[in-house]
Amino acid sequence: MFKNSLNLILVLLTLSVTNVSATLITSEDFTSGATGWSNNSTSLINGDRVLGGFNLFGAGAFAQKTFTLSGNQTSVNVNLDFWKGDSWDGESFFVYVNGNLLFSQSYVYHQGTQVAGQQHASWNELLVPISLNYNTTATSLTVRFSSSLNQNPTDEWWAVDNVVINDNVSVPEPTTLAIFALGIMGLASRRFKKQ
Ligand SMILES: [Ca+2]
Ligand SMILES: [Ca+2]
Ligand SMILES: [Ca+2]
Repeated sequence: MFKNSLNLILVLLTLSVTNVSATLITSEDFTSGATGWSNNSTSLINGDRVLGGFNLFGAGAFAQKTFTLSGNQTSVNVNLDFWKGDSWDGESFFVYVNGNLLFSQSYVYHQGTQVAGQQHASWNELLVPISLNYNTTATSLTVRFSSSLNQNPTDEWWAVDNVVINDNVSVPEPTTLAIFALGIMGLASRRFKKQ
């Protein structure tokens, strides 16, 4: 009995690598539109539908959406592809999560290559993959995109694509499982001896 218990504990300890399970909250490529976003205007960049874009998201534009979380998570990952379009001159793109500024980066017109919008020389487009981690036990998550652009969306604009959000839930610690198992086996052993 003791030997079997010891083996079981050893197995549990071996399995007890602390792990985090990730659950997908949303994955949006905007192919079928932008349901639930405060501004759901979409356009095409190279045939790929995006949220916002040329002649849509310039000075003052923002888009936000609120997602439901279980509240069991310890953190969330927010991933997106950001497009900088045309004549940016040092303005910044912002990503807020639950009111907290998690991403702020400035860009200029010549970054990237000629992909969309205006075709003037060096009015380029830049694709920037953004990956953010945010610690929260809240039951909702509001993601907000905005910029400090100060001109019309025919001069300077932005777009977002491939918004993928997952939450991270810590699984019970393996040592706790092993101790719990040991306790159960102890009880079982005592009951067995009584009979
Ligand atoms: Ca897309
Ligand atoms: Ca352009
Ligand atoms: Ca400007």
